Amino acid sequence: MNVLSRKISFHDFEPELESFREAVLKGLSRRQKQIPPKFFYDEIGSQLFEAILEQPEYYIPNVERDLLTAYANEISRLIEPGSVLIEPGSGSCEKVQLLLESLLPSAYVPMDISREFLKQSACGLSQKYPWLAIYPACLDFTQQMLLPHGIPHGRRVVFIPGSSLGNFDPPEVQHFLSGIHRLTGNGGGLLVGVDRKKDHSVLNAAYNDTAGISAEFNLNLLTRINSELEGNFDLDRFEHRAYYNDQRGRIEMHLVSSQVQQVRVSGQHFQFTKGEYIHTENSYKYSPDEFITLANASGFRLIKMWSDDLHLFSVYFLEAV
Ligand code: AVI
Repeated sequence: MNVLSRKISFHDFEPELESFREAVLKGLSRRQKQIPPKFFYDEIGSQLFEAILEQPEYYIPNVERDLLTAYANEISRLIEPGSVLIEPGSGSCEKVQLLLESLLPSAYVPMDISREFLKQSACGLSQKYPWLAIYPACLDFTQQMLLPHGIPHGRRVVFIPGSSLGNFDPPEVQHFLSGIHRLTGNGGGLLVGVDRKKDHSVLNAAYNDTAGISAEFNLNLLTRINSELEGNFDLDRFEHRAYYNDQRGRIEMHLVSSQVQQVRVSGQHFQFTKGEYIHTENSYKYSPDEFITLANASGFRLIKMWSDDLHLFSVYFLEAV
């Protein structure tokens, strides 16, 4: 443990970083080429993602913020003051701030794989909320869900905003939720924001904003390969594609080759036919019934769900039973 300030106890679980090179070479060698979405987030990718959050078509942040603001008191009563609030993938720790003053948790445990970003965000939060005990945990929450030593007793409640669960396949979500259940124990809680199925045009617009930021975000993966893995992708020969796959209930993001071409990465060559694509992300959308069924299968029961008037997005509070 490393004490960053009187109220911050930093815990480094030293997550293993999957090598970008290995993942890209493996992914491009598959029959259906693919690269895992976690590699979007280099420094530029993270900035582009922040810019996506500001796009008018990408409704998720605004709708979720409005729900958390409008129902902060009710949510806090259900969670119970004095709880230990745990946030996997906490990033900039923005959304939790909508709840802290009404919730008054006994501790907040932000978890993130990015060590420096985690430290900075925890320090920023501590300046704003000097009374809050913060236990930042550096780990890859998709691989391990561990709690730092020394956190206070109290109901453990996990907070997952932003529909991050949507980027896992449903069996992975179930596995992940079961891990959360083990972490909180019976009686613990889960507060989670989940994007809903809706009119396809709204979904398609959200991932194809007119300013072209989603396209830049997707294509930045190729720029990253070029600069970090001695790649020679020509960005003018690949196009961003994102569309709602109704059968699978998910947005799919692809990088589509506009012509026959050969690309080199780390000394290896990869062929592309015209129209062949690299699958870069899935973003699943769930009706309330679908999500509650998935959560039930991992041992959670619904306590309350909040939605906006247009039924774009839902926030669920569930209890581990
Ligand atoms: C992080 N995640 C919830 C975003 C989503 O909507 O699936 C990632 C994203 N990809 C393109 N736009 C946003």
